[in-house]
Amino acid sequence: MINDSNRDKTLGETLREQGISRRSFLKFCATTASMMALSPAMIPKIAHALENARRPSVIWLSFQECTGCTESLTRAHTTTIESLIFDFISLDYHHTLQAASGHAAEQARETAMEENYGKYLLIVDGSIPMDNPGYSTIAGISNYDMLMDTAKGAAAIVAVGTCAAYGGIPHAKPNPTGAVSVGDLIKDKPIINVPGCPPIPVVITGTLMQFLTFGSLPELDHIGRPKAFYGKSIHDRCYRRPFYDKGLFAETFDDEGAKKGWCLYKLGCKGPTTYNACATTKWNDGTSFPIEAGHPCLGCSEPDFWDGGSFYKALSMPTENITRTVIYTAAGAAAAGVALGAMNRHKKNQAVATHNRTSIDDLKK
Ligand code: FSX
Repeated sequence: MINDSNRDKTLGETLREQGISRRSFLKFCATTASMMALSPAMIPKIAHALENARRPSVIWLSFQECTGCTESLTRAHTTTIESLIFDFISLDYHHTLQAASGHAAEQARETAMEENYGKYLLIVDGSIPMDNPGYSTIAGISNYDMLMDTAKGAAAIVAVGTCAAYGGIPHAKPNPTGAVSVGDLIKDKPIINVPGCPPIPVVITGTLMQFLTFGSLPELDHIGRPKAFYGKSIHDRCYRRPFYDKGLFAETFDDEGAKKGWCLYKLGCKGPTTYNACATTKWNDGTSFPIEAGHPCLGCSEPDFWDGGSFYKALSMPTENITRTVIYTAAGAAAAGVALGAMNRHKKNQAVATHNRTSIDDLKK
């Protein structure tokens, strides 16, 4: 990831060296514009800005977490434009990915801070233990001290994963380490929360692209998440939504409704109260997402999702009272599918296709 030969090159030069065609690059810009809810007129501007941008310094700190966030980001087994974006940034410090260790690693962090003071982007995953700073230390430095020290010279901070954004699983009751989020501690810097346990890789890169492209922060919702990705609920973008609207629910995991792909609301799905892009971007290069695999959404991008009661108990609100921020239409779903389909590299397997055909037949009845 850390590639010094790319340090002074623009993204355009790096992409050409990697053999990425102009067509593929523009396709990526178009998909990104679509996800960020920008008009197609912005595509040439995004392409131009990205092609000419130089590598910003990024310092990535990992605290109390399971490394799922980094795993999510690096799971791609083929070279993708997203991974090139990461080749393009100067990832000067990352506990898990850096080759350096010991004093050399800490020196890299200090040098990056010194050389780019006021300009570097700080990415944090994991929560910070406050009950006893010794619960989690790196190079003998407590998570708290390292965060406060590194945040001082950052232009902005991206809290990646629910742990960094809201405390996440370490913060769950009884919260034995006194875990808190980045936003609980830092009050004088812009913070972008990119929750999810783990977050969707393209949402992480999409948020970074906003910063790289326009040098600005994306528009955020009331709990600090980019609206472009977290602006609508899973429920409002779910392909099973038409079953909900018709009152067709799976009652158990092996009944006829489950086999026919009906709505998982009664099995505890938290889609109506969860805001994230899983239903449109999906996972594993657009292959699927939990609800498509037959499991209710756990709500992992929401604060305190672990303490919200059983994952398998239906939400308490009556189904008819769930706010509908989007009227689901086949046309809307198709448009989202076309835009995001550009990122999908795997074809869905035949079983899913057959399953979906059966479901559509039910809706026609
Ligand atoms: Fe937390 Fe991330 Fe969940 Fe794990 O770094 S959001 S436990 S996927 O790894 O922080």
